[in-house]
Amino acid sequence: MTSGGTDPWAVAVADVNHDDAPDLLVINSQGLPDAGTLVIFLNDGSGNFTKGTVHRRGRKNPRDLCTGDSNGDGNTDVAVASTRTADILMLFGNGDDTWNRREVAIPVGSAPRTVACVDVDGDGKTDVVFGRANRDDIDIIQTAN
Ligand SMILES: [Ca+2]
Ligand SMILES: [Ca+2]
Repeated sequence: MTSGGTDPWAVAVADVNHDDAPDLLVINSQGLPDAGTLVIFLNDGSGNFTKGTVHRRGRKNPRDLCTGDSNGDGNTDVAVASTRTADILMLFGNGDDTWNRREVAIPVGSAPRTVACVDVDGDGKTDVVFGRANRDDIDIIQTAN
């Protein structure tokens, strides 16, 4: 199968549509017109994947992604770190491979390179741990209570 773009940089697995079959989320880094895409592949339950939603960010060099439930509605959300931005993109899923049109870009000061989604404070909402390029620290975006 193709990655839905060129230069796939990172892959995540989550059941985005609640059918108990793990779906694939791929970020593609390079290659017009697909640079900077996040592509969702839906699993039919037998390991056959169908290209679903494609999110485009332009040439933003996405480098990492993670999945969790950041707003606590039970649906998969995605965080994407792109080194040509100074923010982390959050996409909020509706549970059926449609996604809230309002993407949220959370400013983090400088180029984010890596993200991990984890509920650090046990409130049932996934937080985002991230690191930035050319820095020696990591930081946490905690979801609002
Ligand atoms: Ca699924
Ligand atoms: Ca959610």
